[in-house]
Amino acid sequence: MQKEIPVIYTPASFSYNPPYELFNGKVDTASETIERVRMILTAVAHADFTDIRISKVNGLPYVLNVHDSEYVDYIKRASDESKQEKSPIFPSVHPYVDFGRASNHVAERGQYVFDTYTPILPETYNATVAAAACAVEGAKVLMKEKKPVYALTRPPGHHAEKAKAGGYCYANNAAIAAQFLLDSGAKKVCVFDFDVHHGNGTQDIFYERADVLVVNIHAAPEYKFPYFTGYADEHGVNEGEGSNYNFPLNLKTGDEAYDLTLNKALAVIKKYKPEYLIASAGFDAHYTDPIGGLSLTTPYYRRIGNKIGELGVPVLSVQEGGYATEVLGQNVISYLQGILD
Ligand code: Q9C
Ligand code: ZN
Repeated sequence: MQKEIPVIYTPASFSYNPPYELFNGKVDTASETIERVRMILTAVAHADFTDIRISKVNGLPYVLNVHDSEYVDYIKRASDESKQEKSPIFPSVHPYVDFGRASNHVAERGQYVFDTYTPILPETYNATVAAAACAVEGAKVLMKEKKPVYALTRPPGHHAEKAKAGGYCYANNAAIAAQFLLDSGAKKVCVFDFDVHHGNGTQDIFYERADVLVVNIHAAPEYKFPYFTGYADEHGVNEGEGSNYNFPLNLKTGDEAYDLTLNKALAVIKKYKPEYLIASAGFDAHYTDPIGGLSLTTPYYRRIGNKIGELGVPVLSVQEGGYATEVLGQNVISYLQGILD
C-alpha cells in the first residue's frame, strides 16, 4: 500500500504578520507568526511520506456556508480599513447587552471580534479565505481518495464562531470542511480538537446540531483561553443535545494522564460512528509551548496519531495552534507519522 499524506497549503499564509497583541491592556509579543508555517513546511518537505500541494479552490462560498455574511463582509471591510489607516484594527467596546446593535465602525470592532489578540490587518481577509480553501481542498481529497490528508491552515480556525473572530482565528477551517462534507452527502461527521485551547468556535457552530459530533480535549477554562467555555457540562442543546463533549485538563497534564483522557474521547467518537473525522490539530499542548500550559512530548504526538489512525475513519487534519516554533515541525511530523503507522 502506498503511504503518503497530501499536505495542502496556501502562499497567502505568508502574507500577513501580526505586529503585536494586547494582553490585559498591555502590548505583548504576537505568538501567531509566519515562522510557524515556515517551520512546518520545512519539516514536511524533509519527510518522505508527504506530498505537498498548493490550494487552488476559491474558499469564499464555503466560508459563507458556515459564517454569517455580515460578519464575513466586516472582515473584508476592516481589512480595507486597516490598509487605509496603515494600522491594525483592534476592538475597544464589546456588546454589553444582548439586544445591542452595531451601527458604526467602533461598535462593529467589538461586535465581530471577541478579544484583543486578533488584529485585522490589510491581508487578513484574503489570508482567511485562502486558509479556509486549504481545508475544503483537503476535504475534497478525503472524499475522493479516502486517505489521511493534512491542511496546513494559517490563520487557524477553531476559535472563530459563526459571527465572531477571536484567538487568532477568523474563519473556522475545520467547521467549514465538516460542512462541506455534509453538503456533499455525508450524514455524520466528527470534529476532534486536541489543540490545548477549547475550540469555542466549533462548539458554537454545531451546538444545536446532531450531524456533527464535536469532541474537545484542552486545558481547563479556569486557567486558560478562551476562559468562558470548555466546561465538561456543555453537552449541546436542542437537536445537538449529546453531540458535544468537553474534556478539560489540569495545568501541566503530561503524556500519561492525557492518554487516559484521550481514550475516553476516542471511545465517544467510536460510538458515534462518523463517516469522516476532522482533527483540529493544534500542537500547543507541548511542554515547551510558550502559552499552552500542558506537558506533552513530541513522541506522544505520534501516539495521538496512532490512535486516531486506528479508528479506521478517513481523517482530515486541520492545523490550529502551536507556538513553540523550534519543535512545531517535528510535532506535526510525529503526529502525521502516527496516523500512517
Ligand atoms: N499573550 C490558538 O491556539 N492567548 N489560539 C494569548 C498570551 C490567546 C490561541 C495570551 C490564545 C489563542 C488557535
Ligand atoms: Zn491553541
